[in-house]
Amino acid sequence: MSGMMYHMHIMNTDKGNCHKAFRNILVTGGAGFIGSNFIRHVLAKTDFKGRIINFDALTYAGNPRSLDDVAATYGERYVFVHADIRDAEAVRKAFSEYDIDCVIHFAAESHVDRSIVSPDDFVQTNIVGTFNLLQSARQRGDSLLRFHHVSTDEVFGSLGATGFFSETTPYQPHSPYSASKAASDHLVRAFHDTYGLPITITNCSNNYGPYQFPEKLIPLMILNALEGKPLPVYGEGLNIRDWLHVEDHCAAIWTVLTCAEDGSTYCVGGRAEMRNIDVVKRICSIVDRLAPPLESGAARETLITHVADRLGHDQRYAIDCSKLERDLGWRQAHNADTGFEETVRWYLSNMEWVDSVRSGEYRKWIERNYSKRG
Ligand code: NAD
Ligand code: TDX
Repeated sequence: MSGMMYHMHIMNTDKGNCHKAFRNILVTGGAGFIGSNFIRHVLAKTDFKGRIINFDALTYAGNPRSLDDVAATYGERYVFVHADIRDAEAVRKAFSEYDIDCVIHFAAESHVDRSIVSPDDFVQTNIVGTFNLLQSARQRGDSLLRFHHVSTDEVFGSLGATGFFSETTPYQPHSPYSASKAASDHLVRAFHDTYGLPITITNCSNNYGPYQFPEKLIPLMILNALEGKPLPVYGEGLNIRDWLHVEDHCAAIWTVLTCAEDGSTYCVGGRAEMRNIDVVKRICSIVDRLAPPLESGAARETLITHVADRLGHDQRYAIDCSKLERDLGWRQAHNADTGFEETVRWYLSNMEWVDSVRSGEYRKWIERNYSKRG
């Protein structure tokens, strides 16, 4: 079907919600950064009427408190299952117990630096865990309407000064993280090509926004700048990333999930390429404007400290998202000018969440609430 015809087809269906109507969506990794934003987005901003089952192992990166508001607002339409995708039996049990007809797979070890130090978990969760989900999804037969896999632009490797990644770019991952994500993408596609599993995949650029774990560049810089700590920029800070607000990523996933054809892949990006050093300087000036000054009176930029470069550091990522815009009508609603400032404001007003994540306080809460489950 041509892009234009398909666009007209989807726009003529129920409130733009296209042709897929799900009852029980299994979201893996829903207690993480993008997963928690996604669950809130679907329940609050789409016409989805069914139930979301959040299947999460609560690793260091998962915090169920990020969904306190959702649990309080949506009652039985939101279920939390404390379990691990590496555990094939736990995965099987969840599929049958909750009559799953759709999967959105976020769960992953997601931090490149950790994958360099300790790659094992990346292979187990990102590859074996994805395989376990695919096996259970396949056993659902025709009851399974869609398996959506959330992937990254890092699978394509690194760009030079020009060019863009698109759906046809060959895979060339460099880090253990991106190699494990590439392997999972291949498995997902293979289950479509071999068994006819109704899959879709999105490969997205760097996200920013609320609830991101403060090991990633933007929240780390916001919090260190606020507290007057050094701002560690790898190498000269000349590596380029393409930044997208997490809500725009969530909207893109929902659009692909509900509207795209089985077996299709979409690149998602912000058309917002920035050098790391410029990102950090922008964050510094926003924090200077919104937070009390440092005791020394110095501008926060003076905290920038150039440190040893990341091993195998990819130089540039940039996404051509025109297929998603053209075929499915997706548009990003945020831009970095307002999005970065909103994000700084969110962290400044949610220091309780930050403190709980950093102190491990929420782990005690997990032990109290989930020790007998999963
Ligand atoms: P995150 O690290 O914030 O969250 C990951 C979540 O998965 C956590 O809640 C964690 O507890 C859970 N998890 C980890 N291992 C698990 C396991 N074995 N079983 C069950 N749950 C497990 O990650 P994120 O930044 O929200 O990324 C989500 C997905 O999006 C990942 O697949 C990542 O590769 C992809 N992605 C991220 C970005 C980005 O900029 N953050 C960009 C593109 C794609
Ligand atoms: O302290 C830092 N200093 C620094 O210079 C950190 C944490 C990062 N960096 C650099 C490395 C990268 O060039 O900033 C850039 C962004 O780093 P991260 O936030 O670690 O993100 P990145 O490695 O680009 O990967 C992210 O985007 C793609 C996510 O973590 C992945 O999960 C996603 O797939």
